[in-house]
Amino acid sequence: MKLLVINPNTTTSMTEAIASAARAVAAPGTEIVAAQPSFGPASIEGHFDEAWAAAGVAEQAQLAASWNPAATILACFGDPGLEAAREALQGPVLGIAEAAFHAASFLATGFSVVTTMTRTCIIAERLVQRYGFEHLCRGVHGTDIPVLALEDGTGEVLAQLEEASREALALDRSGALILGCAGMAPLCAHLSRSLGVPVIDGVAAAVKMGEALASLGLKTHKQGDYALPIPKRFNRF
Ligand code: 5HY
Repeated sequence: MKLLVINPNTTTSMTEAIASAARAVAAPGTEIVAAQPSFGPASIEGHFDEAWAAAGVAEQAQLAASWNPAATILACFGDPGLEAAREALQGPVLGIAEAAFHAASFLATGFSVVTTMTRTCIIAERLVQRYGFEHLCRGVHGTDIPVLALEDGTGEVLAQLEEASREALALDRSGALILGCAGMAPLCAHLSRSLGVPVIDGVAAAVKMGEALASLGLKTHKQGDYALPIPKRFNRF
């Protein structure tokens, strides 16, 4: 099967890192096709960036409709453009936040989220509510690590993230940790070893859930509000 992984920001190196994380867990026979919008912010760190990212996801979903991926993963923790992509595509579309919340719900009676800029915490908190996980999410914690700083590969960022994760787990008394940024995917293995609790990277979780749904032959319901978009004139900028 072919899965589409969309990085909604426009940093190619992060798209490649996300694709590598997806390929590392993909089953034999699963091909990962990575994409990013042709326009939009280099990183997504607030409501304004999310708005552009959602449009970029819609662009990439529309392009992918020509080959209809078996499943599509939106690799940004705000799940931007999720329902637009579900309208445009036949196969399941999974946001990494929603996938991570579900994965954590199987593993512990409470989870914490550690993310990048503190100003984006409200976006994850709203997703917790929208997806119905208030009873399990014990806290969303910002680190004020810029998204693109995650690519530095320096030990300093990893050490800062590890410390913030320990504090969050202790403060919340959580039994699982969710990485609140797709750019953290390459750090998951190290954090899993050092923190002693299940650490969930939404990219990996969404890839495996997408494979599972596709292997069951399950697709998005294409009647009603997830039916294909109504054709109309579309002005481009
Ligand atoms: C992400 N931003 O996963 C989000 C993380 C965030 O560019 N990729 C981004 O802080 O919302």
